Amino acid sequence: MAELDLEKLSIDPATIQMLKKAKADGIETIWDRAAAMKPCPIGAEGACCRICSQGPCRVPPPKKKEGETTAEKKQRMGLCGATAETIVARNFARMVCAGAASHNDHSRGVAKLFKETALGKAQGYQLKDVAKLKRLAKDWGVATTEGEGEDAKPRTKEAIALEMADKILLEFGQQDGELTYTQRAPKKRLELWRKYGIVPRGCDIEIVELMHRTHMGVDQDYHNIIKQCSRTALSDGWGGSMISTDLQDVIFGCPVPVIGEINLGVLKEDHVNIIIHGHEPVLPEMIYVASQEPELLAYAQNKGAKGIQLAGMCCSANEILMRHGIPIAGNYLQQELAIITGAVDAMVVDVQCVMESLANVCKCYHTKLITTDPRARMTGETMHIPFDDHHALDIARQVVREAIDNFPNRRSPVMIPEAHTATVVGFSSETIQYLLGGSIRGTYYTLNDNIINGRIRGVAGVVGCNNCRTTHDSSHLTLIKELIKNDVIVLSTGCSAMAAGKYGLLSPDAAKFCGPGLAEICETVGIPPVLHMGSCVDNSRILIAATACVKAGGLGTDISDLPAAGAAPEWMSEKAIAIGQYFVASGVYTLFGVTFPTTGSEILTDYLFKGIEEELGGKWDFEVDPEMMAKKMIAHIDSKRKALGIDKARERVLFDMDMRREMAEAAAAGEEQ
Ligand code: NFS
Ligand code: SF4
Repeated sequence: MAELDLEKLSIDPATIQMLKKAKADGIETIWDRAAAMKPCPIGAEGACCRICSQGPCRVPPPKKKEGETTAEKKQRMGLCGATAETIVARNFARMVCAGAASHNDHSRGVAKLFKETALGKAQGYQLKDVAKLKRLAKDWGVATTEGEGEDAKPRTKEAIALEMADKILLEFGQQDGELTYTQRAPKKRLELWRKYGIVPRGCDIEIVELMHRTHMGVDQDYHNIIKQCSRTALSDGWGGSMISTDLQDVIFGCPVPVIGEINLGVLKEDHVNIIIHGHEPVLPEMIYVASQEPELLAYAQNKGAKGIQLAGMCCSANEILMRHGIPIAGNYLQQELAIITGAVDAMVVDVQCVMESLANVCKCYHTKLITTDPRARMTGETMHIPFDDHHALDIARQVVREAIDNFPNRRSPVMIPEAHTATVVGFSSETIQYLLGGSIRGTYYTLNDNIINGRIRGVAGVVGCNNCRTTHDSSHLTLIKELIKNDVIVLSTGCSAMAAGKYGLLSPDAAKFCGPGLAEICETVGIPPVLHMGSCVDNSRILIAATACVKAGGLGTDISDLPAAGAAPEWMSEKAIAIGQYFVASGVYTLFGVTFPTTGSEILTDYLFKGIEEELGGKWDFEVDPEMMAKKMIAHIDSKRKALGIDKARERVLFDMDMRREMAEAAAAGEEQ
């Protein structure tokens, strides 16, 4: 096997330390496999079709042929005559499908739990955030009182939730009409979606239709396929993902700022260490409750441990960090390494982003690998404890007990890296409104003001995965630092937010990395320049924040008018593609790093990078170099500032009330048009 230069694989010392231990212990990691297996270039650019058994048909672009005409390019085709455009668009579409399906299926589970909770049948769960429940009731057309006029009495939270749950569950199988949350979008945006016929009808139908349309011999027009990609992705962003974020907030509590810690150093040698890894916060919430119960703590002590240390991995981690301050052991690429510490007594997984190699790594240490979701079994799992929301707490107790029982089986030597960084997290769109909003209007008024006056140059969403084909965490860090240095405030989720946390960017101290304007805001309000907004389904919080900015006035009338941009510099999952597509369809300039899955067709890529902007106001872009990526995002932000007529404001013109009112009136007039 090729000799790896471990120091170059990550910028995180804890990761490198564990890679060295892996080597000493003779354990293979994803990086070893990456060195041994080169990615297929034809597949990487989306130019391999294997949707029927006459193929696979490969239609890679010809090697740099000067002066090739469009007609010649089009001649490259599969056996059935499928062009590179069709083949690449279909492959891209199927990524959107799988990504949206992951989010929407997660959401369905949460909606079902919401209903069971309302019925009092879900052991251990409550409707915690009643204020949010009542706010949501308005969106769903559910009354919060019963009776008329003076006789009106408040309805119980259970009654409200139950009626809401039935309406929400219907949206999954809905055949016609428009998903409820699309109505939250700025008016102009919704009109645009209607004009192009891409308002999603239901959470499931768009995915099914797109799968059908990408079957052999159906939709053979790349433009038409991408249109359905938008509709499908919107059913995720403004459908499934948004529903799960909202309902999780109601059941588990809407995140408010909380202090947490990130990196492998959160594991404790003298404690029972349980890692919860995956995406759905439903079981982790109960494991959190169980891990604090006196009986289980006593049981752990009985086995020689000082206590129980719960830590998260991937988006499950984000969910419990945001709500309870439970530490995060690491992001996606650190999952094997956590086990290699030798200190993890149970690795508890549910769905998504779980590496199959965990089973092998666990075998080499004492770690129990516990799968909990009947949809996601693993050959080589230690045990399967299927989750059932009627007995969630009992199941969680069983999981914790299994981990405790395993504590005495530790084999030496245990090695836990020291690195763990303090963070402030929990920035829901509600929190941002509270911290940066105006007391008068209770909107994003003050945030807008600071964007208009130029203290904040713009807003960037930096999100997404790690990818072993690029230096772990490096692009996230470089990109985010470059943005905040230029006064761009960063909203972050997923593995990107964890990367930001590891290097101190989720702390108010990070103001020292900011340009003067953003530093001033961070110091005055006491917030970090990078706001951790949660897991990947919580990217829907970014859509809501963007919409709130539009509605607060002064920054145009649509999301595409905002001085904003999005990026996933180290993406790897299909979910990332679905997210990117719904941001583009929502009017956002969205950049991805590492590789881009449509480069096998210049025509299609051109459309995604340029043409689509004329229709939807947002577009894709691809940039490997994070500094260049920052430059492109800032240039885009500046062009939007110019279009809004606030480019001069960066020179510190302070807007007085009259000027603001004028802008608000202009914006209102625009919205009426
Ligand atoms: Ni998002 Fe979260 Fe991480 Fe990527 Fe995977 S954990 S859902 S997909 S790898 S950011
Ligand atoms: Fe080849 Fe067409 Fe079959 Fe795809 S659908 S594998 S291009 S014959």
